[in-house]
Amino acid sequence: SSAAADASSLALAGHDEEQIRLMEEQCIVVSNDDQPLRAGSKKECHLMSNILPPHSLLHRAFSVFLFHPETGKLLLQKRAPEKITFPDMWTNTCCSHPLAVKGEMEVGEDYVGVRRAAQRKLDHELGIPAGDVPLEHFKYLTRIHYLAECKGGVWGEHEIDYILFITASPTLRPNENEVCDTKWVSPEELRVLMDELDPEAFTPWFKLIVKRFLFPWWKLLLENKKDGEGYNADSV
Ligand code: DMA
Ligand code: MN
Repeated sequence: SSAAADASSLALAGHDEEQIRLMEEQCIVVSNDDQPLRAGSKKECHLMSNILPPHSLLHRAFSVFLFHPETGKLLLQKRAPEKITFPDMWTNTCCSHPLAVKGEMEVGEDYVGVRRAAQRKLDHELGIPAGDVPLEHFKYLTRIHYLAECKGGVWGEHEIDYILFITASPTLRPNENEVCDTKWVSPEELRVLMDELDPEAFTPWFKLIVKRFLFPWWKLLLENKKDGEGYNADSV
């Protein structure tokens, strides 16, 4: 209806122009068992009014955790204030969505489509050249289904999120429209940071992944340093 259309345009009013433009990206709407159903705009997929029943719209996403091969530290980013969803929050290295295009929907070969999307967004958000993060270096760990609402209740996430690890010592040139700070942390430094800062300072999916999975996997990574080669995400 036009009333509904007005309500969803209103949701974008006052936000950053570039971030509004990115709301037109076409995400992959999936079933509960991760089967692609159709394309859906990033805007459509992230409005709580579509995420909640009866629509219960679910889409595909990924979360990259990038570790330094020499120190084993994890690269965190702080989301820019311009972000429409979850602004100003600390989170894992890079998150986004594989798009509804052939190359990024491809599943065969260990989710190559998702890995292509991850490579694309590491460049877009952090200025990491594709050559620093070759597709075959991404390690798929698992995928999680979760729902989270942003402060204010208009926007949120409802995703099947593919968790990817990679080890790389990348060139960093953060895109200020996406990322306002970065930080390398050891497991201990991350624990201290999470104790010190307000829980609201971290994204909900990052807290969930930290709580359920991160430390044991990270421990495996840190236990497997090869002389001359450093740490390798393949050891997880
Ligand atoms: C969406 O991330 C994906 C997850 C796992 C929350 P995002 O909001 O950073 O996506 P984008 O960078 O495309 O805005
Ligand atoms: Mn999403």
